[in-house]
Amino acid sequence: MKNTIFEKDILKGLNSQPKRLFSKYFYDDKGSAIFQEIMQMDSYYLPGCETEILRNRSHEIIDLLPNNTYDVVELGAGDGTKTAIFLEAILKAGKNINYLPLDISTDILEFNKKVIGEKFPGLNILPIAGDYFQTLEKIKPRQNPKIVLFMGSNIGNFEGEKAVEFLQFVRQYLSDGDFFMLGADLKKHPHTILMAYDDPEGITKRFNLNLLHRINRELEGNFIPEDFDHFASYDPLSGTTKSFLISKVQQNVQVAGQTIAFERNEPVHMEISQKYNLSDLVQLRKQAGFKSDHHFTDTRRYFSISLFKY
Ligand code: AVJ
Repeated sequence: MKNTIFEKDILKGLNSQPKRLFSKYFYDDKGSAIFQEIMQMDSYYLPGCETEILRNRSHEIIDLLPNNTYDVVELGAGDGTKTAIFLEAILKAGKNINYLPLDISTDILEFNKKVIGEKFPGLNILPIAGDYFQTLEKIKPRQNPKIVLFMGSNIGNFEGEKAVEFLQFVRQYLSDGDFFMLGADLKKHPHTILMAYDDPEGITKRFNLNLLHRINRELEGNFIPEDFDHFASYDPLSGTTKSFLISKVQQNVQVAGQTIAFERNEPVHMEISQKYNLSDLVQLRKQAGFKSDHHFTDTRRYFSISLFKY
């Protein structure tokens, strides 16, 4: 009974044509540790760019906030290390804030509260664990104006219209004058993007293969991960990065009592990482029903932190 939704999603994906596995399942303990390794890779430029923007431009972002008091709500907060830069700037600006990190993992929230609490002793930190439905429902009745942060290019994992739908969904929990702060990876030279998702060390490959290990462990699977290659692509027209696992041989794999047949060279689509132009972000903002936008980029214009006002 333990893994019913996980099991259902995995079996549905593996029985689809083309086969599909979902990147939201990458982040078990091992996967989260591999993602930490990815964030340290030279070719994975995203965290460095976002940090640069937060360091150099937070004061400009904060200048756009008219109120004195805010709830700073962070979606998928993780360990909060990058957010600390923004929190430091907003506290320095003399604003009166509460920090509400939301995350699916109670463990990471505990860590977040410890680290942020040590850095900012007087700060009121209210972690809320659960999925976005549960956690946003809890912040809705709060009276303070809100800044909702969705950082790290996590928006990139939504396919096509799903990104707009997600912003529309979040918007329902906001009031007039609240802000949405979005970290988005920008379209750039295709080689630069591809290198971020196809590193020569094979860390990203391990990140993808880890899901097969997880399925073996949690769903009585018998994947042989060595029988799969990793393949990443970037389409400069759509701005979509896709990653796949490719079955190197024709094979049958058992998962949760079912037999899944793979052709030789059959792809399993694992992840999407969408890249945006500033004009794409303006369109996203409008479609999601926000009133205005401001964009803060790093010096190389690789990444944007965009502030949408509702
Ligand atoms: C955490 C979704 C932002 O898409 O860049 C990194 C995940 N996948 N390398 C991204 C990821 C492969 C990452 N996000």
